[in-house]
Amino acid sequence: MSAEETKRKGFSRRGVLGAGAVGAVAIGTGAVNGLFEGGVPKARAAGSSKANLAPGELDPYYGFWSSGQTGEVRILGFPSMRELMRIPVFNRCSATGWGQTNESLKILTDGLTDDTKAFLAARGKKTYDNGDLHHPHMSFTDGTYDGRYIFANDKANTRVARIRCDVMKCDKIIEIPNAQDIHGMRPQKFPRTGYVFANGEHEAPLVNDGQILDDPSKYVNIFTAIDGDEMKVAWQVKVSGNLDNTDCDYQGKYAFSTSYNSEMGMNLADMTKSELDHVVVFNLKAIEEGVKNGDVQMLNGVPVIDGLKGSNKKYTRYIPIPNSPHGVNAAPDKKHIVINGKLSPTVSIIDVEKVDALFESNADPRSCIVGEPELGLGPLHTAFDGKGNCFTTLFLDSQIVKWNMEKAIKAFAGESVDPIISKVDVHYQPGHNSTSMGETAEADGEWLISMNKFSKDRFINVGPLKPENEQLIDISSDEMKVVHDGPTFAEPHDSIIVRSDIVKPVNIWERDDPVFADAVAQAKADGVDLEGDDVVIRDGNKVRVYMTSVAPQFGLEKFTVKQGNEVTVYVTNLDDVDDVTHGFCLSNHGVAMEVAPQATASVTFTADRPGVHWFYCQWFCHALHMEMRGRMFVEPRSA
Ligand code: CUK
Ligand code: CUA
Repeated sequence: MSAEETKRKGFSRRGVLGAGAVGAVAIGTGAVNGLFEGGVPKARAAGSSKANLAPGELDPYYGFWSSGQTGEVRILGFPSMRELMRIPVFNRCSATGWGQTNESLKILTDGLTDDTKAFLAARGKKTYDNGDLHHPHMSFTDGTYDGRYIFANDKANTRVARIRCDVMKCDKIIEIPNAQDIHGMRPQKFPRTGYVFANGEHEAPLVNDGQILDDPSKYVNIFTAIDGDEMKVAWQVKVSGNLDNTDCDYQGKYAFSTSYNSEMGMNLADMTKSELDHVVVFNLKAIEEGVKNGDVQMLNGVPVIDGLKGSNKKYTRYIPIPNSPHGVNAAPDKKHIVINGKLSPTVSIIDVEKVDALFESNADPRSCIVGEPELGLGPLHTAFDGKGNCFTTLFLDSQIVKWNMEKAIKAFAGESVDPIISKVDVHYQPGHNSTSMGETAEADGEWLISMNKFSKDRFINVGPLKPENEQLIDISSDEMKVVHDGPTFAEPHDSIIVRSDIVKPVNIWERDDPVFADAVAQAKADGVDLEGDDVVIRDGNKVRVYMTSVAPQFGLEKFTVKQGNEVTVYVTNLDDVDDVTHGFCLSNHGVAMEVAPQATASVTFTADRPGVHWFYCQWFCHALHMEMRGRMFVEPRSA
């Protein structure tokens, strides 16, 4: 190994501040403070136009949006509905290099099972490049969001991801063994997250190796508890019927999962045959005991508890629910769980205080149901205002119905009260809805978003593929008011709306961030100072190119490699000014990545094309951004 083309730059990290700051405006995170007055967003208190923020005005909430089959998480300012950022997770991102940089590939591959790694390697791939991300949910402490992480599922390839809220980047992805296609996913609310609960949606043989094929009687489904701190599977439970959505209580005792196919049907007619399906209740303490006492089967390194229907009733109970229930939502009163009937016009209300009896005295599983109001056609998901009211999406009726929990319970007990307060038309066919802070004990009853599956005629026509339509609804009075139509691309399912004071992202990276620890270690081994050296290290067929970037210059104006070399380019962005992100794009090589302030990013490729190839900064960073470029010379193999 030898160091060549070394060129010490005279820049110190602080010294570049002035040079690099053209066009950079420092917006301190402190600016979001003081947006609330007595718990009410200031814009409202001042009587201004609520959803339509003036230019420069900041949103009082973050919206974290799923993107469905796009595979990313999006950050919206809320209620302005301005899309602020996209966080690549299960997808391949052209802008940031997610799925190509060494740092992202480590995250995308480390948590895959050996079986999947081998399957992908045989196809010349390191990871999947698609995902189906339905459910982004923030970590909790004491029943409310704590601003640490966002967790999200991948239905397409059976994975769960974690996003760090300090840098708003994904830092862990794990594949869930034994399960098929993770759908419903929620973090534990109390005492903290803790567990992340994840439903395998599709039934399959538990050892799915081809020995059992078209014999559904041998299929099971898998409920998984992930340790959200370690991002490792803690335990799994085998269940009967499939699993759709999940949520948990505010006591830390139970999790609940809906099943739309208790019939274990394999086609539409069979899946919808029965009038009653069920919710599975998981007794967390009993399961932990069972795992501790070894009452498990070890499969792919994971303890699996038998919670099948009719087996030992210590671990699970099955509550009959009409008909193909879908969403599960814990109310901020910390007492009630709402199960949404989908094919039944009803929602079923579970009183968590009555669930103990199901396990302790073998009570009738339906004895914990304390309300079952008929709301309209196609109830899918319910959100809450923290004032005792609930908002349920009616997919078939294209409406949101506002109803009162206490009245629904009284009606179920025989009193003649109507729990329905009002309905509002939405456009069209809503799936999820979310209220501001609505899935926490701090639900504030300000806003509701209705995530509609069809937009049809609500926007100018963009061809046969239409956007979804997310409608903003003012719920601060009994009459719900639709105040904004928000188009989104394929295909957000779920969202959370988080008070902005809870989320505290940083502006620049810390140099000792674990994301680029591998790059730091490699540089150290090569005797290279990432923050000062611009150098090419030759190591047999491997070439490592280290360069710094300071607007508007890369540390190297050129470097030379041989055809066939495996080249790794490390770029360290020495700018430490807010918003001065650089990019590294190597033209005609399919190579491009983001390098944010104070970050190191790296990418590995084979230099197969002899000739002169320009690399350029692909993030507009400076008045001389176009000039921020350099050349890679590739010497032909014969030379
Ligand atoms: S599911 Cu999409 S509308 Cu995946 Cu949460 Cu209900
Ligand atoms: Cu650096 Cu553009």
